[in-house]
Amino acid sequence: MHVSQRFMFGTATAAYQIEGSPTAEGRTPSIWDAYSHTPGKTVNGDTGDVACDSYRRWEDDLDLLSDLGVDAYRLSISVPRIIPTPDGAPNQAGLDHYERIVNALRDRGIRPVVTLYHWDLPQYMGEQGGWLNRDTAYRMADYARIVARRLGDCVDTYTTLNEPWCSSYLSYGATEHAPGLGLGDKCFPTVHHLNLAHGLMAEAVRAEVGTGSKVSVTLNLQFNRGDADAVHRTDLIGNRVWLDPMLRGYYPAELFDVTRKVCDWSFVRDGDLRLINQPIDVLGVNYYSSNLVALAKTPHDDGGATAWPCCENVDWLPTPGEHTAMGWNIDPQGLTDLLVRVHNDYPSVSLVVTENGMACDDVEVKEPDGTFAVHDDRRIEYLKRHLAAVGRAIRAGVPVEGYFLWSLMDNFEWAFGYTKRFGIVRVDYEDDCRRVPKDSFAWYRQVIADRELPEA
Ligand code: GCO
Repeated sequence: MHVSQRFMFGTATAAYQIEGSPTAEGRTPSIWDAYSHTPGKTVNGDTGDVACDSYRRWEDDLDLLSDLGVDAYRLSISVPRIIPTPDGAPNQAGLDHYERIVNALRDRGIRPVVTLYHWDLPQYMGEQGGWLNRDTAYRMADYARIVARRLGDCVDTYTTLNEPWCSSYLSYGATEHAPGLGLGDKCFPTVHHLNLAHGLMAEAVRAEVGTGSKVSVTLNLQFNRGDADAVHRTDLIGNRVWLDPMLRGYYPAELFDVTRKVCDWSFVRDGDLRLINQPIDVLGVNYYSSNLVALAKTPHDDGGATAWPCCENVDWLPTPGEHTAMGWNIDPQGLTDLLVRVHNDYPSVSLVVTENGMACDDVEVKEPDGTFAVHDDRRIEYLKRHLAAVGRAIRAGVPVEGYFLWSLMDNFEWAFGYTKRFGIVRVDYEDDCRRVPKDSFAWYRQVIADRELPEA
């Protein structure tokens, strides 16, 4: 299916996953530095200290993007590079760095799509309660204002938050992500504070750039199949808890009902929902996989750490079919169905796929001519089927404005460290972060050049 010039083909990365240089030019630690440096938290004790060394090699990365021919690049700004100290004062060297990148992208004809918060909360905020502390939302709005004031409308899209589901449930409910507090059903304040941060950040950016840039948020919406009641509950806790306040200005009444025993929501103050319900231009959707859920035969006790509080009546079943190196099942139709559903229920906003991609056990081979190559046919097949799924959604009438492949290059995959490779460029961590475009890179380049979503 042919797509117009308006459709954005891109790739995505995030600061902590690629940059390294944790103390350069005034940066101070984030909660992810603290977490990854705590023994036992990440596979092999991996940290983002070096990552892909992109803080220093950003021009090489931009060369790769030019070679790929993307319309847009989704990058995130490292919060502790911009406001490294508890007084929240802007760090000019950090701002200069991102200004250089944004300008260089524009010089190359690539639209900068900037995520303001991709999980690297300054550690000093973490020590003051992080997302349990309402004040964090206001501080993040101040930070957003500082960035938007400097970068202005040179940025195509400002995304307030990436995947608040992970920043709350996975980080405070469970133990898998920083700070890993494992509070289970006591993590709901973080949900609200993230919603509030989104609203305040969106408002702050809008005040700086007006209509010069788009404002958005990225959600990892859960696509669940299985028993209707189980699907309904996980949709409430995983999806509507963000979508309804952000796009409709209220929390679903049912949410108060099902969380009644563990949370009184007294942290929601008058006026908060009006602030959260800022007009946004586009909603980012990250999609990799789907879940299979069933009604639990006997409700389980959710007293302890969990990323799914108040889902004691839900069981997650093993998913059928093929899986990626993350153990995630491959379900392209889930992407079509998810986009259609979101558009039907929240028609006021257009959509963009801000992440989609596959972790594979790639192997690098040395070709007879001495060059290196990675033949990642399985990734190509995955991408082809998911781009086709985007095409089906567009045909069904969903306004999908773009597709960002995760990721431009292999990088620090959070708690999995460097063991999972999502890139279409290989990074050889053993050899000075040497970059090797994989077969999927050449394949995606052709898709972009033809502006043709594959049929599959
Ligand atoms: C995400 C993250 C990425 C991950 C990717 C693969 O938003 O979940 O943006 O940082 O690396 O999703 O797990």
